[in-house]
Amino acid sequence: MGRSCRCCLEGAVANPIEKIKDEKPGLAVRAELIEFARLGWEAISKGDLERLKWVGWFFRKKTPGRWMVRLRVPGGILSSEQLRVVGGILAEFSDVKQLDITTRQNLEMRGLRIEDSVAIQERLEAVGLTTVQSGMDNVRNIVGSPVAGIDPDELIDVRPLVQQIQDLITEGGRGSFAFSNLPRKFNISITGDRENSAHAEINDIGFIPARRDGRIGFNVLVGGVLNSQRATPALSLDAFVLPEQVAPLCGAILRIYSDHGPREARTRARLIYLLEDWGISKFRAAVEDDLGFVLPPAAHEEFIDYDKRDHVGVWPQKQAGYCFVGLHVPIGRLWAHQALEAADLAEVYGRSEVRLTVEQSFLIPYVAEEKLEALLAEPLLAVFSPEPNPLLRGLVSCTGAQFCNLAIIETKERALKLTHVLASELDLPQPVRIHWSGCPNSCGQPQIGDIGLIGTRTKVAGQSVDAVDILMGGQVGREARFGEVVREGVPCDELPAVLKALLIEHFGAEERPVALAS
Ligand code: SRM
Ligand code: SF4
Repeated sequence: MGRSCRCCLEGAVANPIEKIKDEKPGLAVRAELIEFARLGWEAISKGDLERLKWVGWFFRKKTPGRWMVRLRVPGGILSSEQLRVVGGILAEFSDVKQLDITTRQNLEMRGLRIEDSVAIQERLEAVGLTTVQSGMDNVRNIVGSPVAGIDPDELIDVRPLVQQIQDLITEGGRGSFAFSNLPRKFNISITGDRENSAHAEINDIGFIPARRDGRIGFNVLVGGVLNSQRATPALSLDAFVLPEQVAPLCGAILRIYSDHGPREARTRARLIYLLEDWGISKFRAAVEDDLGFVLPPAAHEEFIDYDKRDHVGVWPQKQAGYCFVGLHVPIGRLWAHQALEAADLAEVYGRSEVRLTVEQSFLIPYVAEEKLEALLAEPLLAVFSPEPNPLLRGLVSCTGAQFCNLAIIETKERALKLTHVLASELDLPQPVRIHWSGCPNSCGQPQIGDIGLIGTRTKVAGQSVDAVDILMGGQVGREARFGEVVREGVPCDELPAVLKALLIEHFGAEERPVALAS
């Protein structure tokens, strides 16, 4: 690790982001926030606009001057105090006061001004929140089981491990120069449950609980990727690690990826390309060399033996007398006052904690049974329901054209509107997971939906219109697999009829009888 200038690599043609990093490390802007706040966004150079993503500040071309700020919420676990600070920041500083729960159990605040960044960062840091390394060539938010420590059937509580990885890669939240010049983004997930709740197969490193010689540890998957070039499920590293070896293994893999991962073309800079170039044996040997010990092969006893849950609804905890209540947040979007209300509910009814899910919703743990009825009667639960309509329940959507720089189509509002229409016309026997992505980058994870929609354009009567490619057959949990494209370039205007037909044909949906006017 530590080669400073990637442009000088023999034979390498540096891509524009490598050049930007060579001129000045992305993380360097952390110390310059005061200056950016003083100068204002219009004075910030193009290079620094990119670098600011290293500290979670994302310039939005659609709303110049109003930024998206991405946090890190390891394993999706937040204290009510932290959520209150986030809600408070939005209430005070944001024009839109919007907060999005992301597909990596994380939060994005919208509508903020760089001029307020110093005050905002101070408030976040005062409650132990950080935005550092949440974008660009960094390890993104660590995904973990949202029911760690409370799931009656879990094998190992991964909360300390999630924190160890977060501390390693961010140097305790201060920012790590050692781990912030990766060839590209990097995703890590770890679960100790039996249902693959953190989607190991779509991460660059996925830890799955396994048992060897009577001890619970993890089998390791590597190289999962979803993007516009390819969707490849993670491969087995054929290695088993004990809990105390999890963070060191992450460090070793990251050092190897940083030193040897391809940097010439951004599109080929993900870990999977290094794995394919070297083969698993050479890669594994390099990891062992870095670690200084030999990794045992993957344990035969691996635990992904339950169907995956979305954790919406009321579920018993392992702690007698307590349950957790999963609340569904339509399209993962909430407003400042709702974030503040959610923090209140967690304090009154739970133990001052909320947990975000990869389905863009949240749950309140430690609700005592005797308080459950009162919680279920709270007005916020009429909006964030523990019993949503089955179509709404399975809806996941990326940010889309409203704010995203790369979007081809608008997603969130369109997805919500369409789902309400379908829900009013159809009865579904079970939830159907419909995942929307506004472009092939796949942030909404369309490949793992029962139905996946990827934004594109098509021509209708000579006019270019919003459209989607439709995928089907994605599955999560014990037999996870990626969906495949079944229809290309379906105009969005035709989606109500097309989706209705798919839901009837493949998911047992029945049309509701039309009410006759009396
Ligand atoms: Fe993503 C780029 C939003 C999860 C693959 N993603 C972007 C940007 C930053 C583009 C931009 O600058 O506008 C989007 C920000 C829009 C905004 O204003 O919110 C964006 N990605 C998101 C989020 C918010 C979608 C959501 O609504 O939940 C998710 C944030 C996760 C987080 O908290 O860190 C998000 N993105 C994902 C995932 C899913 C996952 O990680 O499980 C993927 C596919 C998995 C993967 O990476 O293998 C994903 N995002 C991408 C890519 C393609 C990366 C690649 O290898 O080519 C891009 C484009 C890029 O990085 O150049 C991208
Ligand atoms: Fe933006 Fe495309 Fe990601 Fe959606 S999938 S958030 S449109 S980059």
